[in-house]
Amino acid sequence: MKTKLCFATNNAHKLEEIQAILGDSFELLSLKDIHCSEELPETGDTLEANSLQKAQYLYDHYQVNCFADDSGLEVHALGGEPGVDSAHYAGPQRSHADNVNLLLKNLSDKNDRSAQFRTVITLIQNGKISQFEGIIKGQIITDLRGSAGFGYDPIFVPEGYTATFAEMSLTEKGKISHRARAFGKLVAFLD
Ligand code: ITT
Repeated sequence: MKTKLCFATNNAHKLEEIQAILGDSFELLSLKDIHCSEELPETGDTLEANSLQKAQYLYDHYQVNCFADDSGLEVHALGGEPGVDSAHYAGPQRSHADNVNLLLKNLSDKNDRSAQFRTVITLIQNGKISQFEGIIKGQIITDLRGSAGFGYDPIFVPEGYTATFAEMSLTEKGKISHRARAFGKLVAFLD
């Protein structure tokens, strides 16, 4: 029998991608599949707390084994900001362009432009909690380059590369990204 696991996302693309990696022994359920239409709580101060909060909510309210992810960009010279606030760094409008502009402004007088994208996944299986982390280190450049991807991709150049994430194909970014690394660990654990 297939092991059922709910992924705390409404993003069909993310779901499909993970289902393909996990293969036939797992059946991934979306929030829609378990009839969860409310916004999941995300009020923690860290990526760890937020992904745990989302997974715990599903486990408690829907009695399903599940996992949830949370990601952010951590900039060294800004003490790890925007971090958990990455999506709404410049305000509640959650505009990627506003966020990028504010980050460039806040970094304009700094020499150290090192940063990392980080993803934390929390898995809850029969009450047992496990967390998986994925990191990609890099540099924040001064001007935007490229049009692929989303968020801070046009200003992030991963270590060992000259292209920004927004200048890479989805496949290329998907091989090295924070998200891919965290999901790789989750999949290895489930296998
Ligand atoms: P969901 O929670 O609905 O999945 P989200 O936008 O909050 O959407 P994440 O938790 O994955 O998605 O990421 C939070 C923010 O961190 C995101 O809005 C971006 O600003 C930034 N971010 C995360 N991963 C990124 C990536 O691969 N490239 C660029 N920015 C990223």
